[in-house]
Amino acid sequence: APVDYIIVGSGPGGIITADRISQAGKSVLLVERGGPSTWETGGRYQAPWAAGSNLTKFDVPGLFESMFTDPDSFWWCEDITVFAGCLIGGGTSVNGALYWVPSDNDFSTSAGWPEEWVNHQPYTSALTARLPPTDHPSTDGERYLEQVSTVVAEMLKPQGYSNVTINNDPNYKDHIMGYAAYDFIGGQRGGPVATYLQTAQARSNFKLQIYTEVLNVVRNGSTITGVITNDTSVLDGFYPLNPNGRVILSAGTYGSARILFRSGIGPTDMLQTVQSNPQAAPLMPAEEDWIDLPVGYNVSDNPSINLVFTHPSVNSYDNWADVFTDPPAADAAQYLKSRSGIMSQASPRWNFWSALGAPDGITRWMQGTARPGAASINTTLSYNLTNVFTITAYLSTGIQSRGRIGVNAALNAMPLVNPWLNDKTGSDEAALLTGLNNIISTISQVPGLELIMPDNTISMTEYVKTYDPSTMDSNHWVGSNIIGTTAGKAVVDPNTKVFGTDNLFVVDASIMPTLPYGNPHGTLMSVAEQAAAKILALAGGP
Ligand code: 6FA
Ligand code: ABL
Repeated sequence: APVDYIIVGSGPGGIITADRISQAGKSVLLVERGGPSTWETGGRYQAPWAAGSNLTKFDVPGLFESMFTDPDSFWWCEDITVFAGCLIGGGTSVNGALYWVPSDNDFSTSAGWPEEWVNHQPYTSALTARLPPTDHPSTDGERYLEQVSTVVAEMLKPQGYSNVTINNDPNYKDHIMGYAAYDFIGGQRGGPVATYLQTAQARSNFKLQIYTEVLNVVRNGSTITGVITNDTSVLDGFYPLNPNGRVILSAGTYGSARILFRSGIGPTDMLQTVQSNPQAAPLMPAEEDWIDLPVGYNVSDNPSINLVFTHPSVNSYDNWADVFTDPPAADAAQYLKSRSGIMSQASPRWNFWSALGAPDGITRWMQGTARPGAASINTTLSYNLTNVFTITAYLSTGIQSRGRIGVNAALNAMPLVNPWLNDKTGSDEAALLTGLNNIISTISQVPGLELIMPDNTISMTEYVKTYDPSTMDSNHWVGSNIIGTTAGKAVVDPNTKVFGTDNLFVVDASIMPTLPYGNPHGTLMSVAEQAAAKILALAGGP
């Protein structure tokens, strides 16, 4: 049956938008290509030690690191070459769940937002009322495996860092440090799936349809009449809209860009690539109806660099290697009994920020995230694996580098131009180097602390210059459908409507013009709250 709103993709952008629009009484169909994740959504993929409980891999925070090492990793989108979650919840069902309340600067015009978006506070407050962050997710209120926090705080203190509860003052992000905050609830993965999706599903005017991929929108000139899916149970896989109905793409930075290309919206080279694809070509609008917009350009992702250390006090938790198959029995038992202990937190433990000068005069911010263990270690030094920890340094607000994403002949989505450290003046790299050198400048003040990667055979400059770009990826892709006031410069207008269309919208990370101070999904969830309000307020809808 036709609906008022078809929303494509059940990541944080799609779920929050779908909940708010169904709350307003509109009929909403949320179409998700993947399947269940947490137990509550019907997921049943469990660690062997959790058998008999109602806890899937996606429910247990302590299983986060095993997302990257499990041979049965069905949750990643197979046709996107970087990490992207293809299941209910999208990225929020598989991510580290670090959750930072957005700052005013994250929604400023200098960060690229249109005037209409600057007053984010009502939407941010609506978000935190539904989904408050916690920096002590274990149900007993204790924090576990915090040796890393103590050591890193000791190293940063002489540099003038103060110890704060980070989300208490989101605007204050210079020389501060504090415990990791997550969107976990009751010691389990929470996020939009455990909150907004549940209220939406309680409404009779809302439906979630899983295992269904949207291929393209159906467009009569500027008017969208529905979407084409891979659902073979309906004619041509066509899902129709009501008169004045709307489609909202929330398929993620890569997924939404690909749907636009396949719908004849984007730069000519990408549309020609789609036209050369035998399956996609017949579904595309005629060339005279193509809409030329910079879909895929203006992309950013934080360049991130790992520093690996050892300290005798640190417990690397065996590098999280056995958490899925065979964790310490007492930790598993404690978690199963009361949702407390090590398994109630994802791996990150301690976070810090500082502002950095750069040759082009534009301030950059750097986030550091410290965790027990390391993803990879390349060093000539001998070390004790049980004492290893990592600081990931992310360059964030102020980045000038941009990249481009697109599709290949098989319509796999991928970076075409990497977005890291490519600004003309080299100021991103210079700022990152300053930040990295600052971090390590006080190592000697902490007895027993050693930097093992980079080791003593390579300078920090060389380390950064030779860093494998595929490991500089932060999974924080934004900007492919950038918001703005001018068609051609932007893909969506301040109401998140795609330029040149009457009723096609995008609400996901792809519309964000720049990266916020911290890991982005907190800011993105506020974006979705605000976008839903603007879409509902826009005249001409159902
Ligand atoms: N962000 C944070 O703030 N904190 C973190 O700790 C954090 N960690 C990670 C992380 O560890 C990993 C491995 C990844 C991949 C990301 C992390 N992020 C973190 C980033 C954060 O998760 C993303 O910024 C956020 O999830 C982006 O939300 P969006 O709503 O923009 O997009 P998603 O990719 O989450 O969801 C898209 C959904 O659409 C998916 O469910 C997908 O299956 C679905 N979809 C895609 N194409 C579709 C189609 N054609 N038809 C139907 N459904 C489609
Ligand atoms: C994020 O925001 C990043 O997107 C993730 O890359 C990061 O997790 C989480 N938060 C937690 O800080 C890291 C893992 O800790 C590494 O083990 C893994 O190699 C890396 O993601 C892969 O990108």
